[in-house]
Amino acid sequence: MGPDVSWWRGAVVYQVYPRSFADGNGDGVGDLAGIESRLPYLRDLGVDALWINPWYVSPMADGGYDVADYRAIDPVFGTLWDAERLIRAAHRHGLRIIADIVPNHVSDRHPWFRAALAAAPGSPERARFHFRDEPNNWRSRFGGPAWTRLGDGQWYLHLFDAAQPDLNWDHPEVRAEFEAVLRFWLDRGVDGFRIDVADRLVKEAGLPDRPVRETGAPGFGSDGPRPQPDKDRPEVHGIYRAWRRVLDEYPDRAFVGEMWVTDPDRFAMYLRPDELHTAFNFAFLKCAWDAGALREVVDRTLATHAGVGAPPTWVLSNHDVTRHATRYGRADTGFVKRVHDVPSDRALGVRRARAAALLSMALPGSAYVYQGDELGLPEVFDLPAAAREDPVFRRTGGADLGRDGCRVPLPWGGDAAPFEFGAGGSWLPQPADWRDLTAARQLGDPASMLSLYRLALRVRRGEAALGDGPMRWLDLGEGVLGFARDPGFACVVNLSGRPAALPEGAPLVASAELGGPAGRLLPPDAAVWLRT
Ligand code: TEU
Repeated sequence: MGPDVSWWRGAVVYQVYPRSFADGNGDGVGDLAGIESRLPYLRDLGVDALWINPWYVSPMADGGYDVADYRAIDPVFGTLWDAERLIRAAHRHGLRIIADIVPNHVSDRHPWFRAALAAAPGSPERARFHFRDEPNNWRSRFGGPAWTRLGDGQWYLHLFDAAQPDLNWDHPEVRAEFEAVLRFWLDRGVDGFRIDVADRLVKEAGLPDRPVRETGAPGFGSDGPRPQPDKDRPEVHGIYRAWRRVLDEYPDRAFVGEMWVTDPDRFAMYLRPDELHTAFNFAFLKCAWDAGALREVVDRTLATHAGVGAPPTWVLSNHDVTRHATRYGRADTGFVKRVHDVPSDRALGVRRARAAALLSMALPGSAYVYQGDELGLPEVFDLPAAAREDPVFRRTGGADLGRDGCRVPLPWGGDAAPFEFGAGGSWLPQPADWRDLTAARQLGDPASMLSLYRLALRVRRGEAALGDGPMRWLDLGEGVLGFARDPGFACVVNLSGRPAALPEGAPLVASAELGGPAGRLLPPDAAVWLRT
């Protein structure tokens, strides 16, 4: 990338789930000191930026997505001083910091909601939320009703947990407050924001009942027919135009939006030049391991983004979905919603995850790595019920095990749990066989997932100079995805089930050993980068 290209157009962003990344003070929960101590690991991994899930003061009813104070760090993670130091230290290592902003709801311990509870029905304190005398038929994204009743008879709306009351975005104080919060963190040097549930802030006027939908929502437990609240209201765009004006007062900052909006044209509206810079590509995350389906998603992604001049992103996993090393080892490799009673072939899943890593990093735009994907971590299903913290588990009565299985603390080294996660155990138990997956062990093995990520990221930044830009498909036969990028680069992914002959070019990185007498055969479920 030339120096004139904005960093966010081609960045590889590493997602840090702070509770589970590294524990600096030995209390069993990850923290900012832990992140700081592992910055050299992230620099050597070769990523460009960190997106850190919410670090604010929170009762942790939803892992920090229930914020009680947007201007302070939760004591379990550290202090504001620590955050400022972490931002500076990251910058010294050449790593940018993307904070997570949670505007749809606050914690029920947030001063505004406490004031609303203390005030009477119809009071100005309640006007910042959605209070009603009667609930409508909306269901929570986490299972169960989206309304909770108070002692005085009024109900309040929460699209997620009851501990996460939804804000009323028609209220000018709500709008002003979040613009001030953006400035608070921009002034402290963050390079951007990931926007939580970006498509749901504005509700349909009057909060009318919604038609009953038969299908469960992707990602969360299905508890029968579920009237889903409306999302993606056109009025939401005014919020992001205002936010963009705030961000543009600071040089080189960027937004990444979290919208589960499937219609490509509606999705693209968030990425217009005066709104968000980027957004997570969940169509790619959900796509099955299938050449035709992937090609279609890539084409649709490129067309969608080209229309508004925004760079695509390539996302395989995050803290809300089943880890892709597990998904790709199943008979059905697409992601519709979390399931836990489906077998997965570990070797096959890892093989495909290696190939998918090369694919996601070679496509034009920005790529995301969820912590632990670079170690090939699987989803953990056998957590004891008592250890589970995700409200989804409780609110669905266990029908959906929830998201704890992709949030198990990272194994850094050693032979026994907590695998150097910290000095004091880990808030979720780690599988004993993660001794073979620790970062320390993988560093010493050139065939490991970690070694593959490190090599690929070095080549991506260095000689291949990947990132944003054009690509063109190569016709390499059925089941084989191939594309070329200038100057002189090709990526080939074999999803055909039999070895595929490589086009001209010297291999730069391969996800599996190449076969054939001259090493020109790419085995199934493998990918290679070529210098052409
Ligand atoms: O998740 C938003 C969310 O609900 C999506 O994951 C989506 O609705 C679903 O998976 C698929 O339709 C965000 C955070 O990422 C998550 O961790 C929080 O629990 C949630 O918001 C509430 O803040």
